[in-house]
Amino acid sequence: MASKLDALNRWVDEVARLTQPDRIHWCDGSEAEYQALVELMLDTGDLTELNPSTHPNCYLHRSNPSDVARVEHLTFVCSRNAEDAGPNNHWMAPEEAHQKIDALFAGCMKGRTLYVIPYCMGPIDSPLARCGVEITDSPYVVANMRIMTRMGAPALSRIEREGSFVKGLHSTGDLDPAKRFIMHFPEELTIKSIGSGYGGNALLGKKCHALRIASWQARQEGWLAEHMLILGLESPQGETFYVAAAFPSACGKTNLAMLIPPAAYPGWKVWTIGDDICWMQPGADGRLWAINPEAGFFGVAPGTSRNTNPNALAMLDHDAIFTNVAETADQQPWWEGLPEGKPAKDWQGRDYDPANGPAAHPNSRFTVSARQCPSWSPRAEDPQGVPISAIIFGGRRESLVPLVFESRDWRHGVLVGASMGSETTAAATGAVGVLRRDSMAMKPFCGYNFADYFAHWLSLDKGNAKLPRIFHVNWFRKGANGKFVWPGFGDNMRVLEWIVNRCKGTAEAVQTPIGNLPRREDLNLAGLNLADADLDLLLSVDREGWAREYAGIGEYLASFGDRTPAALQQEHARVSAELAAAA
Ligand code: GTP
Ligand code: SPV
Ligand code: MN
Repeated sequence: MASKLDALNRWVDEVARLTQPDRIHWCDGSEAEYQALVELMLDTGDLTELNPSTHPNCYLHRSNPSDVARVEHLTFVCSRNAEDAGPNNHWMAPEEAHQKIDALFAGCMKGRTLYVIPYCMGPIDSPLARCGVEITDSPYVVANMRIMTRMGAPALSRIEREGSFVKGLHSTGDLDPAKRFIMHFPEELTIKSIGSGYGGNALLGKKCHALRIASWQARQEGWLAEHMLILGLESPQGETFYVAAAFPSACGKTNLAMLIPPAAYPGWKVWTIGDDICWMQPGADGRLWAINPEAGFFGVAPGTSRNTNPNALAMLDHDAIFTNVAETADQQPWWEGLPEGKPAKDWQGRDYDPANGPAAHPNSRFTVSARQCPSWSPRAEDPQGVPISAIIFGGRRESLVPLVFESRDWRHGVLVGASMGSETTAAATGAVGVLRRDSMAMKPFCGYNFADYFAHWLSLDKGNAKLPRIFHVNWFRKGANGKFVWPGFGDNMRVLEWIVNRCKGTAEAVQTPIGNLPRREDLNLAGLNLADADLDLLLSVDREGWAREYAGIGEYLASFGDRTPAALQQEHARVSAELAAAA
């Protein structure tokens, strides 16, 4: 009898013929399987064991030093028409891309094991969840996928029931950067990635499937796949508001998702639903309902400490994989920003010498199951998801952009998201600290033309009053001394509270051309030690600076040609005119 797994079996056979592995292993996702993979990697040196008395079941992976981050210049969207990929993506014709990458896959698994990883993005019984299968020759990828997704037998059963799944083929190849490609074929629901073992390039369920392919599907089907954290903010009265926030890579999503409110907030609690990816769908009630498609965190290590993110630190002392962090003399993981301990070996395994740069790679990461997070919300497993009250956009902006502002309506909010700018970080290879446009924090992840994406966002506004309110934040404003002005981390709660109260209609704001800002008396600043001048800087609008910013935004919108939605252009013209009148 024909089975719905026939297509999967045929694909695995086809890939095996191309890549010629010695063995094929179908992953069941069991603990025993995970332990066996760990043993294997300890033997091959892919992993080293960290101190079992302080960090039981924790392992360190040192990657090839040329393979430490996403590679945007080698990432392609291979749609049939180049215009569908848009100027925001690198494009290659599908036939050419298949040919080019298949040539690299030919025979690449000789002497290796081919692992078949069935996985589900989202709670296994959720109508919003989607399945995929990743084929890889990397045991490190298998171990990470087991933490990051619902992987193994239950996912395979769902695939057998539904028949459809996203195909992802991955090989570390020979790690030669000249033979590295991350290719997406949205019309074929297919991903092919070779030459890198790094998270976003190799854990195909994450950015490749849950953002690039899913964003394409979401547009066709009327939902959103976004680079957003999801948190629940519970008041002392027991009321919980759900918020989704899009910040570019290494700009604070994990930290905000796990925030612990400061002393000025007795009885308040932040619940974590997700720290990186959010799938949202309009519900029958007109609200947007969101799930986190992931099951774990692949978080930035540097900067994570008891002071900044105690929830993260609490989950990192057992059952975790660390990639490219440093090690103390007694084999504990270490990175810049940890007040305790000191590095003995750097991320490349050399004796630590400050002359070689930071001990941990700036994009070193931890992989850990979400269940280990003390603030993990029970609603994270809810198949229906959670209703979103506010969407927050934010970037890393050392100047100009105030601490927080609120857009006046959905259309203005879409412009605010589309206009986002942020300084680049170590999460992708290339220069760090360069200001670039990163619409909705999706520049590296939107699987189709940004102009069509903006139109899709605008199309969600069907005169329905229940869409989330849209805000913009900036935790990264610097003062004349070059230091961050806002304390950030737990104190971001003060901004979250204002945002939620704006949604409830209980907080005041002043209107400005760029949006509504709190006055200082609208924020709870109790216990905060901030100079008046700094507060003024954070809560003021430099109209001339913003007029220049809007001129740049106009050029950016024009770069998508006549595909840019007219409504967005009109919104841009409206704000620009208000800025000119006010200047
Ligand atoms: P990706 O996993 O790459 O998508 O990153 P992310 O958006 O989850 O960023 P994350 O929370 O890991 O933060 C990245 C870096 O910014 C870390 O070094 C943090 O310590 C630092 N950071 C996060 N929040 C704040 C903040 O409020 N203020 C300051 N100054 N730094 C922050
Ligand atoms: C990011 O770069 O936004 C990350 C890490 O979250 S990765 O999964 O590698 O993309
Ligand atoms: Mn991310």
